[in-house]
Amino acid sequence: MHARVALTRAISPTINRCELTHLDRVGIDLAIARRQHAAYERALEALGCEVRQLSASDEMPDAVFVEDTAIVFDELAIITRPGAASRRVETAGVADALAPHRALRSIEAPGTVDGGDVLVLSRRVFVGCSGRTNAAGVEQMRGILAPLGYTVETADVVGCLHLKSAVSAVGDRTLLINRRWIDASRFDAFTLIDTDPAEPFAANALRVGETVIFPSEFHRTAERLRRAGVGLHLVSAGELAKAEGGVTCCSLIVEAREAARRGPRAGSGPGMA
Ligand code: CIR
Repeated sequence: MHARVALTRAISPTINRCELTHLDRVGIDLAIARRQHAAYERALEALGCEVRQLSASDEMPDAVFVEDTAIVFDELAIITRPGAASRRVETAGVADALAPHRALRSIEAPGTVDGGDVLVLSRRVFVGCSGRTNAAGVEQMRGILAPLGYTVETADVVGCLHLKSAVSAVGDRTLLINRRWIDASRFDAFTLIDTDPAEPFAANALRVGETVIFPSEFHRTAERLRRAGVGLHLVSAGELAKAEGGVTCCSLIVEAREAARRGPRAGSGPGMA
């Protein structure tokens, strides 16, 4: 039996109409993107996940970035209300897929939250105040999570799309960070590994168990991680990077109920990212 399910979503045929905030639009080759996405799913399987892929229609160009639509905790899952209106159509299918695994709560208007803005580090939940996640969304997160013993802390995100574009977990107490996009003092309880200055987009890494799925394009930062003893599973992620997507964005990890009941897990926390 698999210890975890990884929920993924197919790349929509309309991915070239995706939302873009910090990048200029360049053509995304659908065939290359699908090949890379398939390799990413194989990496998840190699790390012990049962991959369940949802379909995506023409009306949801950004659906492959399934992370933004939900945050999965041991106790429940929060269905988000994405900051980009074009993406709100994505949440219903994800809620259906998560319902057998977790009790569901939802972010309601006027709140907005993108899952990419939520970094869960054991019982500390950092939420990025970005162009996608607003104060009402943060308050709703706090209302749902505080009774469960989580603290919700905010962090300003400047210069990039989401909190996890700037910082992500690569160990129980170790974070990968681009300090130009986030105030590192917020994370002074953790060991910080800096991205290579030539690779500003390299701070997004996906921890699955004791291994980190990481884009092969960022070889300088990969070397820094290796030197720090982080075990890497490299994947090519360049095509979806043109849509401002990274490796955390393309999955939602759901720990098996038995593992969740055993308490704090060895991974990077709910959502594993
Ligand atoms: C968007 O702008 O919503 C998509 N083009 C990219 C979303 C990437 N998701 C993430 O970082 N969690």
